[in-house]
Amino acid sequence: MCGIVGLMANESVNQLIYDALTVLQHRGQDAAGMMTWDEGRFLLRKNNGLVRDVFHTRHMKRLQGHVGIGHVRYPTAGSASEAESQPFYVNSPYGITLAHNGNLTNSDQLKQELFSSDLRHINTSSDSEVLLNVFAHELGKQGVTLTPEDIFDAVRRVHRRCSGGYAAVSIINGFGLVAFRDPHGIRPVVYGIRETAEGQDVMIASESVALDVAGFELVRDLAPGEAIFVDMDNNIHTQMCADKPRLTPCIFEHVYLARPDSMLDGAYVYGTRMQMGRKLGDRIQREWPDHDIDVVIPIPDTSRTTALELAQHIGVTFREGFMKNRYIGRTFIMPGQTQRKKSVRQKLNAIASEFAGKNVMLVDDSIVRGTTCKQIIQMARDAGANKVYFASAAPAVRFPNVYGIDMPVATELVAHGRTDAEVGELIGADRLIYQDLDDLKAACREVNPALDDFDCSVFDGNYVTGDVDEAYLAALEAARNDAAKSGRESLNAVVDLHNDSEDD
Ligand code: PIN
Repeated sequence: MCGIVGLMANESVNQLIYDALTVLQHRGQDAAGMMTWDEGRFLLRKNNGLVRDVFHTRHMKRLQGHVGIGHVRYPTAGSASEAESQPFYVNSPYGITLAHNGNLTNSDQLKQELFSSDLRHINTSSDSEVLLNVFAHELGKQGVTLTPEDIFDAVRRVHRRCSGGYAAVSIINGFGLVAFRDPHGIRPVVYGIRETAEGQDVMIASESVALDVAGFELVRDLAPGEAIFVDMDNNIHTQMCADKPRLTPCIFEHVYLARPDSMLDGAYVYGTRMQMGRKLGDRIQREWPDHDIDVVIPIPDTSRTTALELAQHIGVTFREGFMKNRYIGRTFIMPGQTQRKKSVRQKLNAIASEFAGKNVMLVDDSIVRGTTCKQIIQMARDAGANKVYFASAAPAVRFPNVYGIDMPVATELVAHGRTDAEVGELIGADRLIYQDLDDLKAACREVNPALDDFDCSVFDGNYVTGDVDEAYLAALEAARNDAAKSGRESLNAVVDLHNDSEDD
């Protein structure tokens, strides 16, 4: 999962993009980057690290221009190296830069095609470099000058070639800012405008919160398969570029990824999380009417909205029981020591008075590996809880994600191949209550009834792009298990563009 932003303004965009990236930081803390365009030159700064650590004053001074794009990364496909941080750049045709959130499911095949048919070389294992090169190749079929129609035609061909979940922002040297969303609308992207004395500014971002903080008014989400082009005079052009668009947004955005103050596809995430609490409450009342829960306690932070609503709905006290340390420091590895994973106890601490002698219901947004919740349940017991029940705002995660969420492969998911009761036993809960998938969908629809269907692949194994089969998942398992991930060496960046990355 990543965050993207694109801006065309009547003033320098560097600070605005920086601010937008900090607001999107929850979508990825692994790397950050910004590319601006100034009088025919692209300017780049990208590196591993948080936004506040990647950009220094000297970088910001260099990032001139009224148009730019930015990216925060959480590695999914590809490695976690600086060379694979975004935005990416190609010099032909025109000079194009692109940043992308999501994952292409046919990236290997496209890489082959790019090499053998399009005569383009991909020098990293990033599918974002693949997407950029497909876009560049398709743009290259147009003329020396580009009309909005030419750009939309190229996006149409990108959609025909690329499969998966993707939302991308791009600058075409001398022509303007482009963004597009995959034909299933799996990954989110919105745009908004701001009127200034000098004219209209346009911002495109993964989530509406980025627009809010910069004083932009949300216009709308890009529709699945739609593209937006903002020309150098800040005029907006939009067009549907997919043959068969169908909105099936990733439901996990509502469960966990997005900020609660964001509006995605017309639904406030805060609202959908509240509804998840109500639905969980309904389930408890339906299946466990004589429950003996004394107190509902959220596992901070995402689940708080759901837990509060759940507690109110079933008429049980809501209490904070865990404090989160917001200032987790670095782990220093001294000579002779090996890296030790930070335990949950360093991040969360129990407030013993809220547990002592009580039957507590802990609420979390989801159970993925089950390792964290197991430790948290133990912490509740250590703090004196009588019974520890556990509720998950999402159904059991049983399948891997192939559309851009960094999730373990199937065999590392605690619920893969296990019943709910087995999971409950494994994590040490006295009772485990999962959200029902239909209830999760209904929770989102209650906030926006127009939301017909979703990508729920991690819950039901149904991959909406239709190209993910057993063989694909087996290959993913082989390539993306943790060992492969940590052992992969990075390749060097092809294009440096004055990116003084070694200069920290
Ligand atoms: C909560 C994020 N949320 C917590 C992510 C833990 C699964 N985990 C998914 C629960 S927040 S486990 O954003 O930090 O507030 O499956 O490994 O136990």
